[in-house]
Amino acid sequence: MLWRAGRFEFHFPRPTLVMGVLNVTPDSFSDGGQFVSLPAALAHAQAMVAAGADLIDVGGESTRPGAAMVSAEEEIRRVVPVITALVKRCQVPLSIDTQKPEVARAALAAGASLVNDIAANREDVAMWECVREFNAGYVAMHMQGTPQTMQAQPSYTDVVAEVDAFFTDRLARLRAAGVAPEQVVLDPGIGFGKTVAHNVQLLAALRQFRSHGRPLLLGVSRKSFLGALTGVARPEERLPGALACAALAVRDGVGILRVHDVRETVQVVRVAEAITA
Ligand code: 8Y4
Repeated sequence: MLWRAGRFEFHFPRPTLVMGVLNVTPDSFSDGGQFVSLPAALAHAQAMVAAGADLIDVGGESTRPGAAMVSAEEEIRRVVPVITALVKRCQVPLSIDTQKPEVARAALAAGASLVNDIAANREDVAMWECVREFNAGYVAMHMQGTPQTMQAQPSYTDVVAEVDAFFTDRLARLRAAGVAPEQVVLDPGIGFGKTVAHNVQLLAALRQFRSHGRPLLLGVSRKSFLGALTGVARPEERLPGALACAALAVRDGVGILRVHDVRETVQVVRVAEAITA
């Protein structure tokens, strides 16, 4: 199975890819005020690559439940300088985490290789045209609702069947929009319009999603369902639960793990791969 993301090509099966999260929001890498410190963001990205990250996901908008929206202009101001600097300094593909086609376009023009679209639930042809024009990779993530509303009342008849149908539908729509399946990665969107029980059902059903013939991406790092399952309130203390998910995801054939804690995840992944038949 081939995945193309701009000038990069990955052939699966292959060792699990680890995608490091780089949040370039003022609350993550503040310059002391309301702006992002470029040197601090670059240092963190380079530390993640040194720790074994295979990709870096750059995001300029907080997608936590209920987070405030930022304008496309502000998002571009945050992410483009980071991408421009990172393309020169590191070899790994850069992902732009955005819901906005204008931001995706600016990031791809600056050298990003794929778009991580948490709003793949919306029928945004402008986003898909941009992915097609740049021959970029594309992460199609499932979400019920929007980040502002998604945790209000998540509701499914059968969450696994609905996410599976979403993947089928998105692959068809993307193809119709000129985006080849070879560009696409599928993601069940853990925590995006899901209760703890929904998240657990999806994690237990990961193997089933391989039937689409596309790599799967999974993001569980620090998420609140881990807190609910363990009683750990602080997100930064939820790493052990995330590592349990990482080991199981490797066994289930997940291709890409989106994580904050790259060094620890890479260790778990290497061990889980050695054991996985
Ligand atoms: C503490 C820290 C609590 C972080 C919650 C969070 C995914 C994603 C996110 C994912 C893909 C997050 C941008 C949510 N999660 N993209 N993005 N898949 N493709 N929350 O699972 O980290 S942000």
